[in-house]
Amino acid sequence: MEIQLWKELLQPYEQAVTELTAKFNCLRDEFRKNNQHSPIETVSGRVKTVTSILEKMQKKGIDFDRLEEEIEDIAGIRIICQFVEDIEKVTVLIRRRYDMVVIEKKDYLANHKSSGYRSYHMIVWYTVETINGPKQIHVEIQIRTMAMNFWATTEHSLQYKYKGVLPQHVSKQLEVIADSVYQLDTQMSRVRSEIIDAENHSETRTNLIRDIVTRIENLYKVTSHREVEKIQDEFYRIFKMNDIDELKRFQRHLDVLAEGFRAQSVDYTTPDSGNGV
Ligand code: 0O2
Repeated sequence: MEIQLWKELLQPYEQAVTELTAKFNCLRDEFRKNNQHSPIETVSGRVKTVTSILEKMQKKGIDFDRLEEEIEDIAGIRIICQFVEDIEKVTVLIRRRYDMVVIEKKDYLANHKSSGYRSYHMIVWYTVETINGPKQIHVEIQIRTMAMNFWATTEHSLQYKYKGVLPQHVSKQLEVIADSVYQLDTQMSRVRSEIIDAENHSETRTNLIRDIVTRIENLYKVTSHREVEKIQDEFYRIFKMNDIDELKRFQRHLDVLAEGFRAQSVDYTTPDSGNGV
């Protein structure tokens, strides 16, 4: 197969990875904007390299004409979660979607690999719109915690270093570390609700402050700079109190002020002045 053909073959997979990474990132942002804990912490994606595809074909005895049917992880998305509990939430989000169809799952959480590998995999059908029309392709979605990911990336590097044949003492060590990773995830789950509370509090505060700053900026359009400076000073005073309820009160107060200033500016605007509000 010529280089150009590989490029053509991989193009829809590149597109799928770009689209799906953006879609999962949007989901994460939506949770955060709504002051909710996001089960998605980070999202990354990759298209398998030609070398890696060729190696897999060789290993599994796959012909070129069966390549796209048989190799299901040419496009790969990795979703990293903070807690083990988030993994299932992500799988539910995926199953609910109309833009992908789950055709297979591999649960390496319930049954971890002998290497110690833990992760949840879903193979989905995903349709990309190309210049030649729609094309349905396989995408592998790997879902795992940060701790599991730390283990998997380290082990992957070691596999690469030792060309897939790990010395026994290294494999043993990795098994021990895999056990520690499991313990770490379990301990994180125990303090999960406390961590989520703290994160939500911080997210709510960040969103509130962003909203207040926007509202103050909007006030510049309807009242004098001197007036806005006074409001800003008041905001800095309340900000220092580090009290969410005070910030909420101030946010409501800004609404009332904005209404008042807007009403005043309407009163002073003659119908033919051309700058109706
Ligand atoms: P890369 O470099 O990530 O692309 P199977 O058909 O089940 O026999 P298959 O199709 O490889 O085998 O599926 P499997 O086992 O679910 O593996 C798919 C991917 O999961 C692998 O892709 C890895 O990314 C990851 N994975 C699976 N097992 C391990 C493991 O023991 N350690 C690590 N670090 N990752 C693993 P590739 O093609 O192997 O590699």
